[in-house]
Amino acid sequence: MASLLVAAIFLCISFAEAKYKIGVNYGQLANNLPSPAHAVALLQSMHIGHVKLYDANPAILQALAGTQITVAVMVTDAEVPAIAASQKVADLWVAHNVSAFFPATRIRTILVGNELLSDINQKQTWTQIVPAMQNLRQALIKQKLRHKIKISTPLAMDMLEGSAFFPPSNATFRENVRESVMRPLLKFLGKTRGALFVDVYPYLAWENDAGKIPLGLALFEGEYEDGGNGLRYGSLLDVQLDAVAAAMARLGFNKEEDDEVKVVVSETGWPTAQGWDERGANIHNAALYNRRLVQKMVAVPPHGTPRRPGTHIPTYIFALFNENEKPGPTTERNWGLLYPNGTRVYDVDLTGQMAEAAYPPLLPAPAEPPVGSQKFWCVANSSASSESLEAGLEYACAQDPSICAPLQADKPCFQPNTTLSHASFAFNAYYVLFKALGGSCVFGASAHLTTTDPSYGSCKYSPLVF
Ligand SMILES: *[C@@H]1O[C@H](CO)[C@@H](O)[C@H](O)[C@H]1NC(C)=O
Ligand SMILES: *[C@@H]1O[C@H](CO)[C@@H](O)[C@H](O)[C@H]1NC(C)=O
Ligand SMILES: *[C@@H]1O[C@H](CO)[C@@H](O)[C@H](O)[C@H]1NC(C)=O
Ligand SMILES: *[C@@H]1O[C@H](CO)[C@@H](O)[C@H](O)[C@H]1NC(C)=O
Ligand SMILES: CC(=O)N[C@H]1CO[C@H](CO)[C@@H](O)[C@@H]1O
Repeated sequence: MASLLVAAIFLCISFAEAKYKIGVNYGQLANNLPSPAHAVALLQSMHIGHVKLYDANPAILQALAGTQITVAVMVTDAEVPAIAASQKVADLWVAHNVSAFFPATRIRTILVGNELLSDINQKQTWTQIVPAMQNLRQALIKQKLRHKIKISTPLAMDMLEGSAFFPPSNATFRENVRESVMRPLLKFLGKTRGALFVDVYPYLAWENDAGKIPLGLALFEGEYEDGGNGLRYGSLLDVQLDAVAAAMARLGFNKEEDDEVKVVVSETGWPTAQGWDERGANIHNAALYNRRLVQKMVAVPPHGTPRRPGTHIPTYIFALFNENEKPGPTTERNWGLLYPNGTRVYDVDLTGQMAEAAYPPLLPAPAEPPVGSQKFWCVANSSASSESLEAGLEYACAQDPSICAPLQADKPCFQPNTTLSHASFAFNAYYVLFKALGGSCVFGASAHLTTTDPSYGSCKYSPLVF
C-alpha cells in the first residue's frame, strides 16, 4: 500500500512538474524538417510541456537536455521481439536510449512499438508487447529509474471489437487480443501505475461515417446520449475515450480506484488539407478542434469524461510538423501545427488561456458536396513504371481474394492482358474495399482517382460512392 501511494505521488509529480500541460507528437517522416535544436526552440516558443518521439533519436534527446519538456521515447516495432526475448537486450536499450540522456533530458515514458495491434502483419509481436514491457521494467529497476519512468504502448481505436464505439457503454476489446494482450497489459499498467496510451481521432471516426455522425460532435459542439447508461456526451472524443473505459471495465479494470487504469491520449488532432476523396480537413475545423481540445484538457479542475469525470487526461497533439514523406492519403501529410519552416499553420494557444472569441476570425470551412453525391474510381497511372505497377498489383491482390478474381484468364477483366489494365482493376477493387479501413488510392504514386467510369465490355469497376 505504501509503495502504491509513493508510486501514485510520483505519477502526479511527473504530470505536474511541467509548466505547460499540452504535449505534441514529434514525427520525422519528412525530408525538410528543421534541426532538432530549432525544433526544440519551436516547442518552447509554443509552450509545449511534453513531447512524444517515434524512436529514441539521440540528436533530439540531446537537444531536449536542460529543458523543462518531458519526453516519451519509443522502442521501434522492429526492436520489440529482441527486447521481449532478452533481459540483456532490454538492459542495453535502457542504457543506450534512456540512461545516457537522463536526467538532463526529462525522459518520463518508454513506449513499446507504435499501434502494433493495428497491424495484422505484426501479429507475431502482439504477445511480445507485455514481455518487452516487463523486461524494460526490470531494466529500469536495476538502473534505479523505476519511480521516474513509466512504460506503456500506444494503441489505436481498432483495439475495440469492430472498431465500434457507439454506444460507448457497449464497447469491448477485440476478441483476438482481449485475453492474450489486453488483460496482461492492463494488469501490468495497474501494477506499475502506468496509463493506457490511446491514439484517438474523432476526425477519422467522423470522416469514415460522415453520413451518420454530425461534424459538430467531432468538434466538441454536439449532443449524444448513450442509451445503455444515460450518460450524455458533447464530443466524439469523450465517446471514444469512454468506449475504451467501458472495454477496460468489462475486463474488471475499474471496480475500485486501485483497478482503474488511467488513460493518456497519445495522439489526436485534425488535418488541414485533403484529397478529393476526403472531407472536413481544413484550417477552420483543425483550429476549432485543437483550440477546444486544449481548453478541455488543461481545465482546472479537470473535465475528464462522462464516465470518468474529474480525471486529468494527459494529451499529445498529432503533430508538431506536416510530414511530407508519410504515405497514404493527402491528410496524412497535413496533420501539423507547423509547416516544416516553423510557421504556424493556424493559431492555437497551447496553454488554453486564450478564449475562443479572442482569436482573429477564421475563414469559413470550404463548402463540400453532400455525403453520397460523388463517385470515384482509382486507376493506374499510364506513365508509372512497370515495376511500380507490378508491385502495386501484387500488393492489392494479396489483400483479399476477391480483388483479383476477375483478372483470371477466363474472367471478364483478363483482357487486355497488360500490367497497366490489370493494375487499374486491382487498384480500384482494393480501394473500394479498403477505403473505410484507411486504404488509399496511392500505390507508390502509380495510382490516381478519376470521376470517369473505367468499366469496359463486361468488365465492371465498382465506384467508391463518396
Ligand atoms: C452491443 O454489443 C453486442 C455484442 O457485441 C451487439 O450484439 C449489440 O447489438 C450491441 N448493442 C448496441 C445497442 O449496439
Ligand atoms: C512557410 O511555409 C508555408 C507553407 O509552404 C508558406 O505558406 C509560408 O509562406 C512559409 N513561411 C516562410 C516564413 O517562409
Ligand atoms: C502520373 O505519373 C507521372 C510520372 O510520375 C506524373 O508526373 C503524373 O502527375 C501522374 N499523373 C497523375 C494523374 O497522377
Ligand atoms: C498474359 O500476359 C503475360 C505477361 O505478358 C503472359 O506471360 C501470358 O502468357 C499472357 N496470357 C495469355 C493467355 O495471353
Ligand atoms: C529507438 C532507438 O532509437 N533505438 C536505439 C537505441 O540504442 C541503440 C544502441 O545505441 C540504437 O541502435 C537504437 O537505434
